[in-house]
Amino acid sequence: MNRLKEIEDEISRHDKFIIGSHRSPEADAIGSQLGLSRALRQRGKQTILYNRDGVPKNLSFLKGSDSILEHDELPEEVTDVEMGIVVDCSDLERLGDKGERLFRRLPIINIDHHKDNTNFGDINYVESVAATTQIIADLIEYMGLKLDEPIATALYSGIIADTSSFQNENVSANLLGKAAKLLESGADARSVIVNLYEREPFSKLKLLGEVLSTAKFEDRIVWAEITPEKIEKAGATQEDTEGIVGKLRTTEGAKVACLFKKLPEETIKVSLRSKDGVDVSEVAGEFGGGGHRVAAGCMVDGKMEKVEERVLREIKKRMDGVPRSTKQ
Ligand SMILES: [Mn+2]
Repeated sequence: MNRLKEIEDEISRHDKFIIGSHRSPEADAIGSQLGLSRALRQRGKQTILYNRDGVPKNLSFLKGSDSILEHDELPEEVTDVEMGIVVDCSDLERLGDKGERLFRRLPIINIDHHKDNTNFGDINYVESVAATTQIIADLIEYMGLKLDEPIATALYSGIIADTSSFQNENVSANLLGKAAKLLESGADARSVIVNLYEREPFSKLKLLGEVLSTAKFEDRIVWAEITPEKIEKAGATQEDTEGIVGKLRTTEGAKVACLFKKLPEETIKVSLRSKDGVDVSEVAGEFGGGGHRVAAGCMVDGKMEKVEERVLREIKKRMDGVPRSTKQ
């Protein structure tokens, strides 16, 4: 059966839904939640939105974002909810403990684009397109619901974020067609860009400076470290560490960029980006992490030096056959 029809049928059988996504959400997660919720409300459905970590500041411009319940606001029991919809989330565990417990008691529709999705739903729509909001746009169209301005802006945010503003290799004609449709429906493209890319706190620039000044570049791999000392020196926050790995990837001749961030308790958060070849989700997978071909991550226990050594070794193993020159 057409999976969109399957989803529509399931949705029409129920009235009250909880829509969740992964912790530490970004625009594709929040955009999918908000877009889908607003669309379902056109059908008279009731929706509750949950995200363990709430909405990051730079996404608070999206209409309805203040309705998303975070960890402390979610009751343990939400008695009258009939169904869970999980968007942009590869694994139920990524909802966070409380969310996971709640969703496990419900039938679930799982809508996602991560190729390592565990198909945890009763209905699974997992398609490796650029952004989950792309799938939500298809669903809304299929159900004959209206793409109004707030929905279009929410969905467009997901596309912009997950393609790095149409810069990644996941950009296709089909995707641009969908983005065009969102703009026709009133998506506020400029405010998406301003909120996603032009609201950087100065401390974030200072931190970028600290981190880049000790970056290393050897054998087509560029990497850098974030330590609590660097964060403190820059007067920065944890949020300010976002986006640095993408900056590393812009290095000419680099095929893989990695950022090693020291967390408390001897754990290192590793963020990986690639261009022209290496599948970094495989590298992350070696350490129990995951993600996409060009962007992935994992947590590795151990001292910084050791973790770097191990991760770099896994990357190097996959360098064979990767062209030396950058695509022109
Ligand atoms: Mn996504």
